[in-house]
Amino acid sequence: MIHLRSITLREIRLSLREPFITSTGEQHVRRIFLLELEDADGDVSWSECVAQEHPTYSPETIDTAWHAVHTWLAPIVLGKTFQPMAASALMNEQVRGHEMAKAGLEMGLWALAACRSGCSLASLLGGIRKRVPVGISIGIQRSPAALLEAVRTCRAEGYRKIKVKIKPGMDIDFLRPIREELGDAVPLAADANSAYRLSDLEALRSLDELGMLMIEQPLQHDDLVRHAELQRHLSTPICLDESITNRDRAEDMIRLRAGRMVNLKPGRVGGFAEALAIHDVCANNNVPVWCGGMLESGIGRAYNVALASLPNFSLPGDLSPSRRYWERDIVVPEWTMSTSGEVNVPIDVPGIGVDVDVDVVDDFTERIEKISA
Ligand code: OSB
Ligand code: MG
Repeated sequence: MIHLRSITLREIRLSLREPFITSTGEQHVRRIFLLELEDADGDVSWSECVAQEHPTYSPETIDTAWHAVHTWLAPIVLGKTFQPMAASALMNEQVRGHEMAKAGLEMGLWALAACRSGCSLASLLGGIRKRVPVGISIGIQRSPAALLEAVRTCRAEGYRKIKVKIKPGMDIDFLRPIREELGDAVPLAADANSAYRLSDLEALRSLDELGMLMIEQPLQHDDLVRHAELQRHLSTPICLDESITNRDRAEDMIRLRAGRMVNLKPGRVGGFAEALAIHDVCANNNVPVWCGGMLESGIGRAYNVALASLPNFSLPGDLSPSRRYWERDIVVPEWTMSTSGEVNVPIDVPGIGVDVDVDVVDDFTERIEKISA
């Protein structure tokens, strides 16, 4: 049982080592919302809300999430005693949507429970793997040649899956040279972040010749019906990311045949209780899931790595090591990747498995607010 005594909200800013470009825009600096939860015995956990600065990926932003936690969610969880598994239902009774805000809180509660029982977050969630395979998500590059060069570097580093961001006009011509050079040696995927419409059917169909592992979220974030129609015309499996915000949407995807895989991000679906439910729905329907990323700091990464150690995470996750994103991460040790493209799951370390470097966090802090029961 957890009895929450205080929640500290913080915003930090971390500069990306390289700008990250997608169909929805460019990112140079990541504004990151961190939460520090403290229970009645003084135990503490750090967690991360994945909301971004602008509402391009989802309707939520770091500012709406801050408002939601501060105004509605913190009063629901503070001063009450409950199991982490019950937290989502408690918040969902009173607050619609705001999944990212809820997830930031809920996942921290799981970490607190893991700390208190002396077990790792991964084992508390039911994880079984000591290592998980890693893929990379490469942002849009200025030319096919530049992309090919980036892919070569990632291959040399050991990545097990290469996902490339695409948008109309920057798709087949960018992807074909990769396939020609690599043959079928590496699983290849493309992520459109909702940049296409059904009227782009011909462009999307032309991608079938590449034999990609998947195409991620080609159509609108809230549109399952048109994804189902598109999937009927494509041989490449559609993987949904933005569209899957809870377990019902995962069931709908399966029923409508709107996609054949799920990019599962606990931070997008309201936290671990919902992520576990989606994991199980997919497992029962032979739908593979894999763990996506949101350019998290090393804190958010810990939660993703823990989840990715579950059995139905059967494809490499977007779980790049700290060095890919940051000059200096805020956790010790930083996240690393082996030359064989795997990240170690700290399954024998209590809690999230890394320590937060609070001095560094303090240096990067832009605003902070503590709410007590
Ligand atoms: O669509 O998967 C996505 C990053 C931010 C928001 C959305 C997405 C991404 C990525 C990067 O693809 C994954 C990562 O390396 O964290
Ligand atoms: Mg995506």
